Amino acid sequence: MSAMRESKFGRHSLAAGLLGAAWVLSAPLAWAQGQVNVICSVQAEWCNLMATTYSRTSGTRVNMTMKGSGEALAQLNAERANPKTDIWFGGTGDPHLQAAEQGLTQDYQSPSLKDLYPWAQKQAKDSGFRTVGVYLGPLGFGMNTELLAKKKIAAPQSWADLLKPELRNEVQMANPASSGTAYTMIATLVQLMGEEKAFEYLRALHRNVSTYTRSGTGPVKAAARGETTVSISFIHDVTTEQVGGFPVQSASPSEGTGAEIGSMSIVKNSPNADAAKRFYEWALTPGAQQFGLAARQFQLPSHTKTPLDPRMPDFKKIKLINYDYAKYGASAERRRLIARWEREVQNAPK
Ligand code: S7P
Repeated sequence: MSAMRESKFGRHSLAAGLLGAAWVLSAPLAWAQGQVNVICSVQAEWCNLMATTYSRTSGTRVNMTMKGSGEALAQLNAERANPKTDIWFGGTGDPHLQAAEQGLTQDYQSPSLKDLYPWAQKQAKDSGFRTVGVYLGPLGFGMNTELLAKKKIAAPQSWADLLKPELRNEVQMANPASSGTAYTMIATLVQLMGEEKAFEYLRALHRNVSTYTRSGTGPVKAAARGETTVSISFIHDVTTEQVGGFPVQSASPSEGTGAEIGSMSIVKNSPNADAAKRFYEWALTPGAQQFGLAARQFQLPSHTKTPLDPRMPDFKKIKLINYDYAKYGASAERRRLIARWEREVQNAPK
């Protein structure tokens, strides 16, 4: 009883194995009626697995739409006067914080909050409990190993390496206006280098960027398929392509990098408020959080009892900056940085 609409992520059928895993991992919940409208901002396989399993185990119809983080926020804004969405699941945390600040989402404190990692609890506190962390994922690079070898290019290991002349038109990243991944990158560079140096860097990088994609996972999918040599991506998204059999490897920038707190929010004045809370509670359980891994997604889940997998990023080996989520999730800051990028970088001559 789940309904899924086609989106920029494309139409995906569920692998039989994933469905089987979903069935085993989920404990049946009390039968509940009604429906819940979900915007899902993780990859399609994970969204589909959650929708199918939740509708089967709860009896609640799940109407799911898939959208990247920036587009999801735009939709909630467009629906402000008459919300149609109940839950926004996944996507980078900054736009969830922005939605909270703009009064688009409902404050709610789950009884499970105390069982989440501190970073997930902090995300909830920073938003006045209008969002919560559901996963953590570090930013880095993806690269096609066959293209690197063929073009005799050394694998980039640092932000500085991405500026090398041999990478001219060999790099893809997403557009920060539509993509939470790309906004995370810009906010990371500003925190790492200071704003002026970060924009100098982005203008220099522009020469090496062939395309700014709409979706954050576009660049790594292009790298996996040999359409670009390097992508700026979340490291877990590179692992997904690797596990899918593509010749890609990831690197974590040696100067330091940021991480997303993938989040979940209940929409304010949502049409199915009780069903929204039930879905939210379920999505925070270790059983439900395992569907990420079952769908070959490797973010670190937020519930401390969700089993981990060795293919998830090892944060001890990554030089993480102390990302200021409250500051860079604020509406004015996010809008200002994106507008500056559009003005100074996007259409600059090469
Ligand atoms: O599920 C993979 C993932 O990278 O997608 C989410 C997010 O929507 C990124 O897409 P956009 O950059 O297009 O917004 C991430 O939260 C998640 O890790």
